Amino acid sequence: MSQYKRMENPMFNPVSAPDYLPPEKLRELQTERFAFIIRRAYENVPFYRKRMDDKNVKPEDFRTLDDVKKLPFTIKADLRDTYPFGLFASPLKDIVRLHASSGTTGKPIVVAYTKSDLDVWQETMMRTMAAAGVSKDDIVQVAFGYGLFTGGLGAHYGAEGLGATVIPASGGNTERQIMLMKDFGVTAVACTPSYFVHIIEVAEKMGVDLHKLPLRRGMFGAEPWTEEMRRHIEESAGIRAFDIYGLSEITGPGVGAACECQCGLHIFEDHYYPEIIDPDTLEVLPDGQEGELVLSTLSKMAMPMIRYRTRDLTSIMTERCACGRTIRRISKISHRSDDMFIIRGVNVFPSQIETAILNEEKNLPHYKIILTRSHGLDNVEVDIEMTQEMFSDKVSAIESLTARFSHAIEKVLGIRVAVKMLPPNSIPRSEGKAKRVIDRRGNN
Ligand code: DLL
Repeated sequence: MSQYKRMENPMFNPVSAPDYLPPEKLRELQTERFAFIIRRAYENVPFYRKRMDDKNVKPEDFRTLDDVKKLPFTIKADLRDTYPFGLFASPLKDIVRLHASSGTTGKPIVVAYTKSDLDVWQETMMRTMAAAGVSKDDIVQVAFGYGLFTGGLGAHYGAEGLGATVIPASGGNTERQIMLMKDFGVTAVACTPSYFVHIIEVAEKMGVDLHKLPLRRGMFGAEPWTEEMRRHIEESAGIRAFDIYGLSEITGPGVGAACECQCGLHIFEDHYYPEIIDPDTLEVLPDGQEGELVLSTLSKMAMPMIRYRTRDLTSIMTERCACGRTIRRISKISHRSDDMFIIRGVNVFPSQIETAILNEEKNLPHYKIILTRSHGLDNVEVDIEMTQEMFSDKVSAIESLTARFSHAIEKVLGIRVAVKMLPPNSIPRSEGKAKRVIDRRGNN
């Protein structure tokens, strides 16, 4: 898009200028930055030097982006094995911030930032928010958790960088969140989509009509959510819901973001280089094909990540976005490779179950997927919470609801699974990332 057209775009914000680089300029920049980061990692991180030596690759073997495929991959276990500081390329005196992501078991993974890393992070979060139409005129409530999790501070610095008024609410205390929204005239909110669903519910109970508040935009991420969930949120709150993506290992939020077209997520490619691989063969897949997203950091000084396997499944979208940005998009991430389970030979992702439930009844966002194993085979039960309106203690009414939802799920998955209808408010609400899958397979 020419400079002139950009100016015409009412959503254009100067902080987004790198989003519109001519593709050949962008590739040039990526090549230059990649070469620098490979050398930095090789010379400063014994882990990378060994990995590259094992593959017989030297920093000077990298000349063009075609050479990326020669580089070794990095995986989450590498961060655990080098806990806490083994992947740092900068001495601690240059590191100004640490974050950590807790795994389900054991030690967390630790990530580090120099001052310049924090500047890049803030810039990509400003671009994330600008893409969602947020500006200095907005009042932004950050309801991601503050702390070792990257969501709170990431969103905070992005909004502050744009000059917006920031309310660092953090997660939890939902009634107070709603009071702040109302009293302070909040226009934009950032949190996990599942927490916002909870906010919608509590607002209803408090008699606060979110449609009547100045709230217009939400930036949601940190967990998979479906298009059906986006529509549910937009309709129930009268806002536009934008998907934001990232992971601690790469920076936190600010890796990719939806724009006003709300179709996929633009990757901030001048700082993060995306590839899609086949998770089994590890071959790079052509654009348009779904596989595992692999990301390399192009400017991270404290902790460069080379070809990090995210486990997130998506594809690189081939068409140029109507918004005019030239940085490429990935399609919405609705599942991770390690989320998949196999029921009677059929691969199932939790997001397919969410789609089926919300297709059937768009106001039913609370569900749980329980996995068990008997005789070496996986079984699944889907527990769905009834709304107050549909709740009945008549057996026949519950049976007919159960039948309706099993049929809706069967239509999407192609197999029948057990469904149980639960009374209202029986599924715990999340204030951060929702835990929708309860895996009891290890206990059988
Ligand atoms: O969740 C960073 C973040 C904070 C992103 C706030 C967006 C907003 P981690 O805790 O390390 O970091 O978890 C990263 O969360 O690999 C995905 O599986 C998932 N994830 C993050 N954003 C999205 C999204 C933060 N928009 C992991 N859609 C990632 C789907 C997402 N999954």
